[in-house]
Amino acid sequence: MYQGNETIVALATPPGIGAIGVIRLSGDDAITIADKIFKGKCLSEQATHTLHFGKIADGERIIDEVVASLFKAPKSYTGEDVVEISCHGSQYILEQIINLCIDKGAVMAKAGEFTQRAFLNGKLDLAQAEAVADLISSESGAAHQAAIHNLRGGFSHELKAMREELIKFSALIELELDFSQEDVEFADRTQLYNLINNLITHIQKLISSFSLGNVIKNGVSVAIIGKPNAGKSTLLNALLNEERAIVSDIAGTTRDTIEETLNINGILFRLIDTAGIREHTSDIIESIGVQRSKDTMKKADIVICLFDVNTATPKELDQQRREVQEAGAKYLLVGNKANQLGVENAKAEFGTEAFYISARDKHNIEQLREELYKRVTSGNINTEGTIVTNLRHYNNLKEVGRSLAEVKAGMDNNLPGDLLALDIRRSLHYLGEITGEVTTEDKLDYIFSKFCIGK
Ligand SMILES: Nc1nc2c(ncn2[C@@H]2O[C@H](COP(=O)(O)OP(=O)(O)OP(=O)(O)O)[C@@H](O)[C@H]2O)c(=O)[nH]1
Ligand SMILES: [Mg+2]
Repeated sequence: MYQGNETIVALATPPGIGAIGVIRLSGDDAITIADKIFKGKCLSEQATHTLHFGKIADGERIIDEVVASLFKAPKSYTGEDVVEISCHGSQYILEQIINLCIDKGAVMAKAGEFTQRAFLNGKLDLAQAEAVADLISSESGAAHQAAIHNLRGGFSHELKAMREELIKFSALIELELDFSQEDVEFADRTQLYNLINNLITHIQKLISSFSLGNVIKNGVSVAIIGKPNAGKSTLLNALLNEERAIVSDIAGTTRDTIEETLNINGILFRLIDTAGIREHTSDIIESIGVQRSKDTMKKADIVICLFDVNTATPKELDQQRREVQEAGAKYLLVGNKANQLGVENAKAEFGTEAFYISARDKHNIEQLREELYKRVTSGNINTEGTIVTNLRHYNNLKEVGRSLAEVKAGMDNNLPGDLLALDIRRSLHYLGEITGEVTTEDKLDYIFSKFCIGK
């Protein structure tokens, strides 16, 4: 078991005022330290997984009435003795109790240290520990679903199964090396070849799930770009279903970018309304806004090119499309105010690639939402399977894929076992790094430092 030697303490709930605040202690002395400040039953004598009402006191001075929850090693989140003190959620009380714990011998926990200990004690593997952080920060249904799948070990099981099969073969091949004089083959080459092929397909599937995983975890930025008065702010409001941005018939109404989030079927979209782009404006503030719009366009995942079907020309539209393409963003052409000209007339003039709406009359807005969703998910998200959402995992999977491709190429060229073994070992290493079976202390510290304090 991991020897944490020090007992750590931290606030587990968000700082600030709340009905309840929870302070967590973990380590060999967690219960003894709690007993020193807890007036009630002696916690050391109580059974694990029990709750106890009592008071926290600094000598004679009562600080709060609390409930202490007791989790004895190894049946706790960290695998160590854990005491959670639920007190009233006052900043003052929370600070006092934490300070008291430190006085009695605890040390302040580092970011992610509880989860790091859980990992070191074998409660979770590394991919699961990272899923804890993702779960806490999940803001949409899809992000939550992916994180809970990984936390429950879905991804880890897949990787473990792959690793075990590879280990079996690498052991056989290495055994052959011991008998190199005798020219024997313990590892059936056809079987190995099939295995490598299957693994490559599997890894490739995981790798390609990352573009969706990234969308799920970080959301999608959608910039609404177009000439003044095209109806960009009206469209933002229609998509959000609230009067968020000011709308007027004065060209140049929106001067700064406005950002709001919209959840479509569990995916988070960050909609950005921008200042209408016109090239020659003498207004300094407007021209700063225009520059900002262009920058926003470059950073967006999807650009909605909005045009007024009654005033735009196909030539203008082509130019707008070219600009967005040069910026490297996906674009969606949307013709607005189609109610005036009529959708069929608009199609005849601007083509069928564009999507025709009326932002003001909320015509075709639901369809536009669906279209946005389809653009990033290519239809349905299958939340049952594993979706890779973590950049570190993604990078490692690419390395695994590369090493396996080397094994395959080596077999195609009849390379000797020792060379195959090298590439197999390399792919095992990268697989093992994801779940933390092989990893260095520095790397662990880095990964856990990105967690919040108290987790
Ligand atoms: N007829 C009609 N008018 C619309 C429609 N959508 C927006 N408008 C009107 O067009 C005008 C401009 O709308 P805005 O949303 O302010 O346009 P914008 O693109 O944000 O303009 P700037 O912020 O100045 O760049 C307003 O008077 C809207 O009421 C529509 O679908 N049909
Ligand atoms: Mg506007």
